[in-house]
Amino acid sequence: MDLQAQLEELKTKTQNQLKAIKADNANELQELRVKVLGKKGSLTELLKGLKDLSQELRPLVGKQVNEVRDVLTQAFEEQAQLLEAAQIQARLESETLDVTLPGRQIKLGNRHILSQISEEIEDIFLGMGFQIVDGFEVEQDYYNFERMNLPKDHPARDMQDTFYISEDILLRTHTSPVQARTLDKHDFSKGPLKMISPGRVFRRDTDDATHSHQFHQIEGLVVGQNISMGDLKGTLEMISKKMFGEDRSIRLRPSYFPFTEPSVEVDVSCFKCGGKGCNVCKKTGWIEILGAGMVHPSVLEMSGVDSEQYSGFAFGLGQERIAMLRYGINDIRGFYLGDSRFIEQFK
Ligand code: FA5
Repeated sequence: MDLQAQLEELKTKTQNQLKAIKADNANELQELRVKVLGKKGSLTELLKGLKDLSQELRPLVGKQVNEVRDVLTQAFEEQAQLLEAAQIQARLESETLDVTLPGRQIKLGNRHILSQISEEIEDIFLGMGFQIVDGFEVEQDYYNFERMNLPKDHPARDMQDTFYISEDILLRTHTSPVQARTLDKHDFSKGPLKMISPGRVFRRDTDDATHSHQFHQIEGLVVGQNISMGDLKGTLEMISKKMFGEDRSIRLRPSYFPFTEPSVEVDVSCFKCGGKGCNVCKKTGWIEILGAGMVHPSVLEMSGVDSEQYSGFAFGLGQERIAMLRYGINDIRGFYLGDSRFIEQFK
């Protein structure tokens, strides 16, 4: 067979092969393209025969080679488009869209229960004209202890051992240092000081169901003229009713804090049994929620506040304790694990 006939045959054969390729076997198209039009393909092979042709025939056959290449290139192009269209059509026919299926719900997060409690308490106090003050979690020994009437070597420091950054810098053991910092700045000619300060505190406590080495407190401080224990009791009664219900009552028990005198521990009547005694209140009818007292004159004097003229009360409540009592949570560690099954219960 002469070269021209071979070219003709290659063209027809390739066109037929192309038509036979099925949409689900598109790789075949690429393989055939390489076999026919590739560098080492059949057309290149035939080209080699050009050199044996006569001078007259060579340009004619050369032209024919180019025509065959053009025709086949276009045929490959067209077939590729046909296959692609067929593939899309097949997918459209096989995939069905069920518009009656329920939509995918976007999971919404919620605020952590401790944040909710502190915001709730902040709202109550904001409504009574208190300011909200931020303190430092990394605090000076001076403010955490000395300004709270706990000089170095005071035995009560033992109850609040902590993590020391250096001899004088520590992770605060309570929110009370904010008392001293705020007292230092307050201008009493403009009125009494009324503030609360929520925040994280740290202690060298062993973790168990009711103790954590880090937890949250809310400090409260009111200093002005003629502030009495009655004001403290009224404020605490109000907060306990708002947090635990209108029928709650409170009782004050004598206690000791170096920065308050007198000092009290405050109990709320048990919300579960109403005071009769149950497992929540350990059969006493009362649940302890905070420590409080009248600000010690030395704490006022260290801030340059005249303790003859001014008096005040302070309290410090444990936020986890409030949440545990309110929702019957029996292990404090649940607050810090970040387990969404725990957090999502408090939407
Ligand atoms: C204090 O920290 C005082 N600063 C409170 C205070 C402020 C008294 C102002 C007077 C005037 P106390 O150590 O009792 O007191 O802690 C207060 C509350 O923090 C406790 O009632 C308890 O609810 C909580 N608490 C104490 N230790 C832990 C702990 N390891 N884990 C979780 N909560 C704790």
